[in-house]
Amino acid sequence: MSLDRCRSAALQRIEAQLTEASWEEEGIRAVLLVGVNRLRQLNLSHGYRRVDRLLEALAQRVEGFVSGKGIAERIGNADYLIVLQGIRNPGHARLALARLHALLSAVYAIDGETHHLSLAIGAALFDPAQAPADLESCLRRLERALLNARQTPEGYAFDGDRQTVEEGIIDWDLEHDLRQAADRGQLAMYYQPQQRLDDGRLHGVEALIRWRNGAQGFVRPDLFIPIAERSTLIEEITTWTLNAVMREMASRNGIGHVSINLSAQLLQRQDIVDDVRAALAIWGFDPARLVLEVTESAVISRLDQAVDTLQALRELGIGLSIDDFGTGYSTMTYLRRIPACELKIDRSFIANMTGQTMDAHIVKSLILMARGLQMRVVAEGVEDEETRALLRDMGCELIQGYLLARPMPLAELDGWLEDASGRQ
Ligand code: G
Ligand code: G
Ligand code: MN
Repeated sequence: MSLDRCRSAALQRIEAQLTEASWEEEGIRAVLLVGVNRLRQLNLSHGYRRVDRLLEALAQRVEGFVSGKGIAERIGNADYLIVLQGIRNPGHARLALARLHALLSAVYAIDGETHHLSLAIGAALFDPAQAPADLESCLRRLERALLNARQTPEGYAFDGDRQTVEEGIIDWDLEHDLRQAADRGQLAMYYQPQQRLDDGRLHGVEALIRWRNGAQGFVRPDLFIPIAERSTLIEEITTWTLNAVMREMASRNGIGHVSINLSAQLLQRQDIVDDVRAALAIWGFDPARLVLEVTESAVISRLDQAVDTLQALRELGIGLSIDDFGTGYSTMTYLRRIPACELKIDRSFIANMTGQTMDAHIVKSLILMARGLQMRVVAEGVEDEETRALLRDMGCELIQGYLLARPMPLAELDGWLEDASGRQ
């Protein structure tokens, strides 16, 4: 039977369960949508045969879980719709969801090798005492909940759990466009130079993504990255970014260090390590030149999950940098656990350094602290000569900011570098 006929039969069975009158005394119904994250990536790393065996094992666990409690239907390659009966109250449903997520995420042994599946579960509750559930709207609620689930640390969410549900609808079109941006050639990397203060030479560049959208013009990353972070889109954008930057920078050895911003959400899983390793190999990029930036607040808020991934990244021979430093309330104790080699002092402190002495004191202490931790320190957002001079006096090693140059496309960077070497 073709996939769509299978699916429509499965959906009919779900609909029958939802509208079943005999359930009325049995409490509310919970409908769950289970999805495996990064299936493509799994296929890539393990091959179809092994992934099929993994999905079979997943199917067995799903069946085991619902047995006697409801029904489960496979509606996509690795997507399941589940209806649970006899749910007493929302707390009971949440408990069931947590148990299901733990069960399906537990380690799988296939041919003596162990595997993990990363999955998200979206859920919605229906009270038969209210209006009967309609399948279309139910599926929409589940899809939304699943999108939200992907950005929670638990990996599951109920429809209506959070504000982002509303935002999710508003942002829908932007997300849809963003999915096609890379294929349409609308994404580009811009580069902003970093200068060494001791000898004035170029230290490297920070790569910053730009999206040129036909209808909207430039869309800023602080708008679209958070939207991408709500789904697996951030993984696709990251893969695109890593490869675009390394392709453009591999032959430009003279540029030195190249920093790429990494969404801290990716640190929850080790997949990012494979992505970085793969890109380094494809482009023959020297790992010693690569620096990945993660923001302080994002790392601290999920330190336990992040530390292992950061350590694995470090083992690739690349550098790690803590971005927007000073805004995240981290203590020395936390910092010591992060295997970073660089701190970037947030530009909000740099902006007022020359006017407000308090900010100058803060910057000074951050520089000393970085030195104590044996980390390189970068001041970002340096816009004038006076600030540069002050930072040099304070022993800051590196600066970045409009004083040197704005972020610029590759073609412009080549010209800028030529001019800069002329000035040396
Ligand atoms: O110039 P600017 O508007 O590029 O950057 C705004 C914000 O977007 C910054 O906080 C920066 O760290 C983030 N950002 C820029 N490029 C990228 C990218 O390629 N990936 C991620 N995750 N964030 C980025
Ligand atoms: O969060 P992150 O540090 O990655 O952000 C980099 C952001 O800082 C980008 O949006 C970049 O365009 C911006 N930026 C770089 N230099 C300056 C500067 O001198 N002044 C200001 N206001 N912004 C800057
Ligand atoms: Mn940055």
